[in-house]
Amino acid sequence: MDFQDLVDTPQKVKTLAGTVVFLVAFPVYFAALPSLVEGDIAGGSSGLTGTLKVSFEESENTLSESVTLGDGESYETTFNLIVEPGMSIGYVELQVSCFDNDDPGPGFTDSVEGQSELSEIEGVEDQNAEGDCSGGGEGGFTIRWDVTENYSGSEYSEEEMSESEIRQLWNDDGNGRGEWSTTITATIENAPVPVAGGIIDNDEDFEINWTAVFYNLTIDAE
Ligand SMILES: [Ca+2]
Ligand SMILES: [Ca+2]
Repeated sequence: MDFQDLVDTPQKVKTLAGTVVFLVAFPVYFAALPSLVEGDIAGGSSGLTGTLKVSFEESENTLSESVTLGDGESYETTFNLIVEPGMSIGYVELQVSCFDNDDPGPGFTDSVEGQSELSEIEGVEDQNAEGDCSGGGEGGFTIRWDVTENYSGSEYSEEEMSESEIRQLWNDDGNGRGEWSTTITATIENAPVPVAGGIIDNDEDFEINWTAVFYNLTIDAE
């Protein structure tokens, strides 16, 4: 059967037209269905197509604390993440910084390791990291969790996806809420023979900084 066979009578033409309309309407219908079910059709938000500008209006929540630990001592730091309605979590970052300048000469650098405890948090995996307390305040470690996969927060233009597809892509799926926890443990190194009159290094100060970046997704026709 070729195209001519499909359209050689008025009835077939109507049938074909109906089929074409349905094929076009079908994906749009199902894309709109979740918002229809939720009664959230205000402004026809599933509708925008064409070239779309995708941007991320960000806000931050931070927590800072400091702790001094001796060799082998641990400290559990917690960060309670509450997210405003309508916002998503882009990523969460934990930075632990330290700078060991307690030894009289080079070497014997202290270090720190961290192990997260996120079993109560949905959608993220535990991580661990470690770092030396060396180098002019650059010491320590940073761990980042992308709660929204591949989150960058950079504005871009989208030509292929509809608004509803973009909203499905940039979404944290409700993950990441709750109390984030990581335990840090210090390793203190000092010279085996104390230098005369010198101070024996027996601890280290750690700065702990949690940052959560939230976003409100904005999609505009260009
Ligand atoms: Ca040291
Ligand atoms: Ca130290």
